Amino acid sequence: MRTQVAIVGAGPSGLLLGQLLHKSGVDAVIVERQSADYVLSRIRAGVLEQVTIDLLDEAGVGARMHREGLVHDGFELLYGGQRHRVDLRALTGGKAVMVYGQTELTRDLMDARRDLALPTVYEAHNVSVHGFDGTQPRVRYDKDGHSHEIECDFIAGCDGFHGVCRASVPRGALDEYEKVYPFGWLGLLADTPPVSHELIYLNTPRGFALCSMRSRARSRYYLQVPLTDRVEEWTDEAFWQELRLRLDQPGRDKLVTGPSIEKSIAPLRSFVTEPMRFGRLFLAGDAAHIVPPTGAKGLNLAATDVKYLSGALIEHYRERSDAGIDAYSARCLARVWKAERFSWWLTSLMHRFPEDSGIVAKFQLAELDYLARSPAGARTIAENYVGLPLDFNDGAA
Ligand code: RFL
Ligand code: PHB
Repeated sequence: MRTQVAIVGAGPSGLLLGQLLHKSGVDAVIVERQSADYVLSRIRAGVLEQVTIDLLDEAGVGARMHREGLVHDGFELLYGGQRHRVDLRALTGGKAVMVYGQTELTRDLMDARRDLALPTVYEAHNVSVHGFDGTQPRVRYDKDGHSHEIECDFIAGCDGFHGVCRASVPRGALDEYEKVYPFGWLGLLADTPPVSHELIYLNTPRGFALCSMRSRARSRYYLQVPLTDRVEEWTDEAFWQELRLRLDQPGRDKLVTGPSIEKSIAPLRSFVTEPMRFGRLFLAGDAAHIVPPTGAKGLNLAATDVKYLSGALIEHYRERSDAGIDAYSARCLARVWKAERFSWWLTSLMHRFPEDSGIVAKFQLAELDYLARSPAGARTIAENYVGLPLDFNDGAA
């Protein structure tokens, strides 16, 4: 088989890239290790920035998101037993975010791909990438007992943190920066009305918690837990009880509990690969960088990588210019590091770290109170949360 761009991974990065390339007449084949149902069963992100919303519209898959997604003009910070609202719209000159689950977004992209009969190979085994340091890249995989090879011009590594693409770059060619946090997030999804119409981020003596949602009838909650905790040990009742202990009284009064639909523990990590390109292999999304979920940036960063990568590849085919390809990594990384910094900072501000003594919790409370009360502080949080403008890094500093 031959194509122009072979995409490894059918998560949001790979599917969105495929869609944008197709819109501009560039051929792509997606090769995914899992089944489509498995990809859809992974409960992950929930908050989309305007840049991501615009890109989904550009890809022609935004209709259901606009119908069913919830526009959020603000969120609440709960610390020292008090709530403070961050008014995103007022603080950013009219910007907001959209609550729309990654599962739904992925489903929309998969449906569009299926309707257009674009090629996706699910349940591809032993995927490997070759020849990307030269001019004839290839992707090989096994399926139904047979070996297959795709010849292509470029490979897009959209295969997440544990994928094969980054791991196939020769050792020493990429610099990797990593920080692993000493706790995880235990997430629970339930068909119960959310405790509030906006998200609440909680800094409490018992640790961080987050009250989020997928719709007006479906809640998503997270609790900071030690890395040693196992999800099987957490009954639904224990989860609700711990959430109650972290909430304030109005929250406890409004909390509606019910059976979980999904429960899982995610470790927290900051990670960046530099550069995000090696020869004719491009890394995009979680394959190139990971943020702790506190700032809701992971999927949004993946979307901007894909925006830059699709633009660069389309420019290559349409205008025979490699300017975009050559600029890809630096353009992405300028944005990535800002989001990495924000996510690390918000994580540090909101969680209890096992090694910290009581004074650090006091520093956190003082900083949160400063941020909430100072217009400059509140703007700093708001402009990062809604996402920095795409041209933020253009021009002189
Ligand atoms: P994905 O989603 O990991 O998809 C990669 C795909 O590649 C496949 N794959 C392979 N395919 C072929 N061959 C191989 N060898 C392969 N190895 C892997 C995998 O099966 C998979 O289908 O990466 P992608 O597309 O870059 O998307 C990134 C996002 O999924 C991720 O950044 C977000 O989920 C992060 N995230 C959030 N981001 C936000 O922007 N807003 C949020 O509110 C938000 N909340 C979250 C999050 C992530 C979380 N977890 C569980 C880590 C909340 C949580 C709890
Ligand atoms: C979610 O709803 O899954 C979610 C929302 C906001 C975050 C992280 C996760 O910061």
